[in-house]
Amino acid sequence: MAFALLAWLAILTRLAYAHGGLANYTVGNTWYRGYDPSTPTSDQLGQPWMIQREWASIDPIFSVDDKYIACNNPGTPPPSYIPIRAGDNITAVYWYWLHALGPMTAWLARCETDCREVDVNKVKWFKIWEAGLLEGPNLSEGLWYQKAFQNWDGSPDLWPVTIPARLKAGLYMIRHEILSIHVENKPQFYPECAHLNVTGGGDLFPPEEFLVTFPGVYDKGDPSINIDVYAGPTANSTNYTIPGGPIWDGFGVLDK
Ligand SMILES: *[C@@H]1O[C@H](CO)[C@@H](O)[C@H](O)[C@H]1NC(C)=O
Ligand SMILES: *[C@@H]1O[C@H](CO)[C@@H](O)[C@H](O)[C@H]1NC(C)=O
Ligand SMILES: *[C@@H]1O[C@H](CO)[C@@H](O)[C@H](O)[C@H]1NC(C)=O
Ligand SMILES: *[C@@H]1O[C@H](CO)[C@@H](O)[C@H](O)[C@H]1NC(C)=O
Ligand SMILES: *[C@@H]1O[C@H](CO)[C@@H](O)[C@H](O)[C@H]1NC(C)=O
Ligand SMILES: *[C@@H]1O[C@H](CO)[C@@H](O)[C@H](O)[C@H]1NC(C)=O
Ligand SMILES: [Cu+2]
Repeated sequence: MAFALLAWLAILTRLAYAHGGLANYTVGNTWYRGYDPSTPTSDQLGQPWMIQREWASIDPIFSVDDKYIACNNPGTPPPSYIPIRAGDNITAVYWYWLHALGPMTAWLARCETDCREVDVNKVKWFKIWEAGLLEGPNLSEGLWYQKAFQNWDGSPDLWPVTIPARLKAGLYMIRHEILSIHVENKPQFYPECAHLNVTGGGDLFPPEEFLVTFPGVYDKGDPSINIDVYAGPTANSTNYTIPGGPIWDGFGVLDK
């Protein structure tokens, strides 16, 4: 009994420090293996199947000014692209996502020619998806999408995001971000990026007011980022604004 309890505590303690990251994707029934920081770089980087930008560890980014907030550390580009039709879903696959508090967002950036040539800190990103607090009673005890997405039984957590149906075709980066705010005034950003080849009949691109940079879009003084969910001014409320500005969803449905 005591032994079982200790073993369980040891597992919980280990997991509590385990952080996490996004290493696989699916589109329809096709599986795309991404980067795995626990496998040697030489077995992955530059391999023809690689579609995700390299990330070195499961640790978070702590500063909104860190250049690695764009595509994690170091963000070295892959040679390949995930093919996807505008309007289809790309599903991010996580194992053991453990945190529960804070918003989740997904972003795209258009690479004019080749995503391998793009500076991830200069390219313009736009938000296509977000989810925050789903229900109360308040920021620390309420149910966030991050918690609903979290899966403790060992099977993967699936995070589907729809590519805007009328987005114009071309090469894009997709950036998934989990912002965890369970530690007071010490936000944790978990970004990962992959390369997409978007096809389809779309003809739209978001206007300037939707386009942002990483770093740049976030302010370290933003009350949604530098936040104490246990005792801050809005802690005992359901008032939370997801940072990073509005979503661009392509305004409408592709005419088929
Ligand atoms: C990605 O998927 C592979 C199976 O193809 C799995 O073995 C691996 O654990 C996944 N990577 C991560 C970091 O979850
Ligand atoms: C695509 O993802 C959305 C959630 O973002 C979901 O509601 C929808 O059912 C998904 N579509 C398919 C075909 O899986
Ligand atoms: C993107 O997809 C189009 C259509 O299938 C294809 O012609 C093109 O070669 C692809 N580009 C890259 C860089 O994979
Ligand atoms: C919600 O919180 C923001 C700061 O995050 C604050 O400016 C705003 O007044 C709050 N609204 C309400 C209704 O409490
Ligand atoms: C949030 O709600 C829970 C449950 O009602 C309560 O115990 C806790 O004190 C609340 N948090 C804050 C900061 O008021
Ligand atoms: C939190 O807010 C609820 C609803 O307004 C209130 O009933 C409760 O007493 C508050 N809890 C704390 C710890 O302030
Ligand atoms: Cu963590």
